[in-house]
Amino acid sequence: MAEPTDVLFEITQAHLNSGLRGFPVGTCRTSRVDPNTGVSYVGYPIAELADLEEEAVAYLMLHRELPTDAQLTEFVADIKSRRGVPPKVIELLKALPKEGHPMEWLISGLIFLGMTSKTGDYVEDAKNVVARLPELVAAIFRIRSGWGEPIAPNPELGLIEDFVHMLDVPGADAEALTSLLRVFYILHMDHGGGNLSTFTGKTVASAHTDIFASLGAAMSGLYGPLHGRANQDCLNFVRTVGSSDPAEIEKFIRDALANKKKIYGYGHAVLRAEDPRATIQYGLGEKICPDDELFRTAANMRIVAVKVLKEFPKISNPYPNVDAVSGTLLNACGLTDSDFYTVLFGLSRCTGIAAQIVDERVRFRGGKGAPIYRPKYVAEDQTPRHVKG
Ligand code: AMX
Repeated sequence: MAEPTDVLFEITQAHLNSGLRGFPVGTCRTSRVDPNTGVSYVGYPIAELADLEEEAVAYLMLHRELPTDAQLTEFVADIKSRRGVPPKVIELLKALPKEGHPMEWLISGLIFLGMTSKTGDYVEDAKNVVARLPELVAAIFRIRSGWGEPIAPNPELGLIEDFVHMLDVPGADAEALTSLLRVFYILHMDHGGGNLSTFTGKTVASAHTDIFASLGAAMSGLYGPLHGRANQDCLNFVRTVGSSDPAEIEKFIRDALANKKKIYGYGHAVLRAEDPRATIQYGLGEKICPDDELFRTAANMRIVAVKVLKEFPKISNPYPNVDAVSGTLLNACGLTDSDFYTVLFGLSRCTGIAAQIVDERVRFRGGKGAPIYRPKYVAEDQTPRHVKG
């Protein structure tokens, strides 16, 4: 057990302006990211959770233990009873500019949900987030894509089955899409405490801001191309290669690096091995779309890109991250507009961030909650001066 006076980290001048990289700032009880084995939720390796009921994993986030059968039945019923996005929110979504990115719609939608239905109780609001976000996100897809009116939730269905029902993606195989999105939802739920979106959400909530506005801020972070939006860029990157032939892929990657471009889907701030979430998705792809040309491109890139990136010592991690292949799977299952992929990531990640906000706000420091965030910035080039005299 660490003592309050134990030194965890020596801060030097070189650490300033480095994105708080590696600074210990708090504790996280929902998940942990090991550089070599990847993410585990409350001690369970992600690979052991990927095939569970999605509600069981959401319960794990909120309670830090897997539910018994009876607890799961009760939790599923509770979440179902909380469904229902206020009609006013749907009307507001209809007024949003179509040229706005779907993540801008999600950020707005979270604020609308907060304006219309926040309770101010972090635990209640976290459960409401889990229950209502699938309907909000499905409405965003349908309205912004012009697929028609939003579809009401079906109380008979589980969380993701209902999401797929409310999406009603034109031409998609609902069964394949449901099996993919259930795994996608579980894999993206949480990733330690310090990733940009989670950290931002907790920072904003530390001012006692409600969970919906805090998640809106978190999703603004996820929207960034180096963070969550990388999954849409990854599919576009794979599409641009234009061939699943390994020699063509290698040429494409070498040209991209020579032109100082990123190899999307590769690299990570913490991981130093292939992300197990990518490993799970490559396996899923071999089951649901083995002959899809884009999936074959991504699968061959897994070998070729690692070989090439290893030639660049400055790149800390030459291996695939969570986004390397997810887009090709979504595309193969009928979700072809990559602009929406980060919204699917956000739908899932909001559950983990909400659980972490609950911990920080109502459980830490004997229930008082962590205090308002206030890191120190060292004043630079600011010799005292005066306007007059
Ligand atoms: N392609 C090209 N260059 C890369 C690279 C990649 N995939 N990964 C790292 N590098 C470069 C960095 O740009 C940096 O260059 P610089 O010193 O000239 O600025 C150098 O290698 C060292 O970077 P790093 O310490 O290995 O990584 P990082 O912690 O700074 O950044 C990440 C991590 C993910 C932003 C970076 O690997 C990257 O840009 N990857 C491509 C985008 C991507 O796939 N993002 C998804 C991340 C997962 C997520 O949040 N969804």
